Amino acid sequence: MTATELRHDWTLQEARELFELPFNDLLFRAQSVHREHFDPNEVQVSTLLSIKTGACPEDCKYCPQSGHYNTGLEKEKLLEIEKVVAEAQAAKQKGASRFCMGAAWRSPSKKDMPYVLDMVKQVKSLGLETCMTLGMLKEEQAVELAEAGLDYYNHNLDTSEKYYSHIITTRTYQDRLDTLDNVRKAGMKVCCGGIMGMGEDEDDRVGLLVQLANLPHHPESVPVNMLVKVKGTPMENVEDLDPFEFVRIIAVARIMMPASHVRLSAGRENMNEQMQALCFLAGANSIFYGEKLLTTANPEADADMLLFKRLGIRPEQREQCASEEQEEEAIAEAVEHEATRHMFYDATRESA
Ligand code: SAM
Ligand code: DTB
Ligand code: SF4
Repeated sequence: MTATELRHDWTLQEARELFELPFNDLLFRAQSVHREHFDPNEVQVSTLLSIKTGACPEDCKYCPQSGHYNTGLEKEKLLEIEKVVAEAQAAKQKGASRFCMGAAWRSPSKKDMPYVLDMVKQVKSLGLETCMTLGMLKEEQAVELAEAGLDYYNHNLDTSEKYYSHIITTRTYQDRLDTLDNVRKAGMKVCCGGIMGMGEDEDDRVGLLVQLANLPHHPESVPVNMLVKVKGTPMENVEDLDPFEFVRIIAVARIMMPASHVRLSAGRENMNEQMQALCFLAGANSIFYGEKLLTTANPEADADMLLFKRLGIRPEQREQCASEEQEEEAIAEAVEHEATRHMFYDATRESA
């Protein structure tokens, strides 16, 4: 089978036409493209850790960590390296192949860089892929991170250029594009996507996907977040997105960036298993795995492994990661744990 070629010249009209396809036609097309590039039954598994929480100077209207809003979040200083390494070890044990470290910074300071570089080295030495999201990076900072062995840098465009100023005023779309350029030039893989359900319209969703697909290289990883509405942020009462619209976004992202991992990212707590299964069918092939995202809840790891088992999905293997045997063990343990938890839960309910 010849794989669909990667294009960087998508027009808004072409992307709109994909969105407007009948749902079944869109999903069939997305799944067909998906199968040209990936094993359809494998999903990459990343675990997130907030290494510096809250009091961020930026004013992103969706974010519980912005210092501009009162979300009751307890702020924390940069975590000690030992703590980060212990969390990474635990994530690996549970079957994650990539460890993503996030900081509530506008950009990393000179003083913090040495700690961050050491974190990269130590987490990488555990045999995990490394990813960081620390805000804007200058060219030299990107080079330093790449030299320390950082595999991926996450930096989201979040929405269309047109809608961006409704969401963030403390930095520009161009600032974000400049950081992405610095990351690419330093030789790291790019993780870049956005958030859906922030009151944007379909043209903004199309606009974001066109922007991503027309970058000189497609981001290797495209996180599609569904807004987690946090009390105290300006977005706490924004209207819910139609779940089918969200599945369509995944499908269009898959078609426009056929060789990228599309991550079903934040917001899974508010999706049922059927919706998640539809997202996998539409071409999502990565998730955040573990009970916590950065500051908000994510499904229980055991429940995710059980869902994988029910759908016949395997966590994607990475070269430097756990052996197949270790991963199978982690899944078996998780499934066993989940099954037992349900048994106890049911017993208690019956006797109550
Ligand atoms: N401060 C850095 C930055 O913004 O680049 C890194 C951390 S920031 C929390 C990483 C990403 O998390 C944001 O770009 C945004 O896409 C996502 N995010 C933050 N709050 C969210 C929410 N409430 N719902 C969904 N995604 C969210
Ligand atoms: C991304 O696109 N989503 C992740 C990760 N990159 C860093 C973050 C989601 C954060 C959700 C809100 C929270 O937990 O604070
Ligand atoms: Fe700060 Fe990142 Fe949150 Fe924006 S998304 S407020 S930059 S932590």
